Amino acid sequence: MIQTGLRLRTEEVNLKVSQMVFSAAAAVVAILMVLQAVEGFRSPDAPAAAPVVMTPAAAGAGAGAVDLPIKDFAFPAGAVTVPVGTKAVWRNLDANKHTVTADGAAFDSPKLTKDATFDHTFTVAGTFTYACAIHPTMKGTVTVAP
Ligand SMILES: [Cu+2]
Repeated sequence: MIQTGLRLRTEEVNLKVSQMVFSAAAAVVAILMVLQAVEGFRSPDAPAAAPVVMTPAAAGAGAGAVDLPIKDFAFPAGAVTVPVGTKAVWRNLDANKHTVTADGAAFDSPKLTKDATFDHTFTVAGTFTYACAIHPTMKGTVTVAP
């Protein structure tokens, strides 16, 4: 009788311990999922910035060219305005790969590694929107003035 009671207690304790272990494991998984969600949310979320108007001379990228850095999962914010004939040079400053992919078929870069550049010369006026094919929330606009 005593032994049976003891065995029951032991099984009860074992059950409780395994429940606790399971709960702890579930808590760890939940914490990891939250951390991953926060990380995933933070990375592509670019801080809003004022529109940037660039002229080739001011950009310091040589006559007829503008530097467009890709940094912290963001293209230059706002409307980048350049004259027709400007060569835009994107440079990826992030450790992560990005692309410069026009919403039309005007231009499309390969996956740019850190410090890799891609350029496109705008020969017609208009507003050109583009995005990163890997991170679609990364968006940019170049307005080409006649
Ligand atoms: Cu990207």
